[in-house]
Amino acid sequence: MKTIALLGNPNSGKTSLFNLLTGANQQVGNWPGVTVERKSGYYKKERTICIQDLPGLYSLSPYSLDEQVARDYLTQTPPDVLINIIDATNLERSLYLTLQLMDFELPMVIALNMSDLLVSQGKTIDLDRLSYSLGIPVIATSALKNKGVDELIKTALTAPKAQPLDYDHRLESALVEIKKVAALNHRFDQIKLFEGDPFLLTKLSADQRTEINEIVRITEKLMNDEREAILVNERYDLIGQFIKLCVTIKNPATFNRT
Ligand code: BGO
Repeated sequence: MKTIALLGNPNSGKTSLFNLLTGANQQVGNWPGVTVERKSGYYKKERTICIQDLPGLYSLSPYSLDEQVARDYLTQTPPDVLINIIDATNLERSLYLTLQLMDFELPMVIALNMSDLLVSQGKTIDLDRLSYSLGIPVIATSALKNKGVDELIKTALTAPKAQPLDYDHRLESALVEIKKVAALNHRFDQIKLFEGDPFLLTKLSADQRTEINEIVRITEKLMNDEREAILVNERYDLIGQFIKLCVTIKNPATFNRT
């Protein structure tokens, strides 16, 4: 039995894709300990594949129940593979979540959903370039028109583990130091500690917290910015480069760029 988890921003087409994959065969319950709805089902063409729906998210901070549910699931009971559903018409916002998901280092494939809407926006997204930039397979899909869905599942079953992207060397050095202090192997946790994630900080001793605060203080001074802003800017810098490389707009005077 393989488990494929579906993750993406709200309105990316996650529910539409989940319904297409599972048909009438769905189980609905709650995530452990919370009243957040949990939906799963078997892939209707291959019942040895379980499809796990996750709440729609914009980021992976621990500030909402949905985000906490997704984090707990990805760290405590990780799926075999993640399908990261991206809204092709809203690439910048979708890639912000993608970069965070990559830090879990799980096998991942991207469903570039809503791709049927690109023509009317005069946009083309170069799939090979996007895939190359992220190191993740990218499949164009339309959950509305049932396009690309079989190829998406086929690709998911052999997807490679996502490799986190490198940020500025000063931030990378800080993450190496945090890894030593906190003895946490997951890059996602190291980044969250750098950001000052209250949930993870409570798991450390007072000495560890002091050392990490010192690493962060020095990095903030070196990079002349605050901890959370450092990460946000690093992510948006990379996303800007990817969009420049992958998105073409036919007539920029007529169409708005996202
Ligand atoms: C409405 N292409 C297009 N064009 N639309 C899509 C696609 C796609 O590939 N995939 C999904 N949609 P959800 P989350 C709607 O409901 O699956 C549409 O939040 C409407 N509803 O049909 O719900 C999908 O689970 C009235 O649109 O997303 C849905 O991730 C008018 O995107 C919306 C117009 O999909 C969100 C659209 C009463």
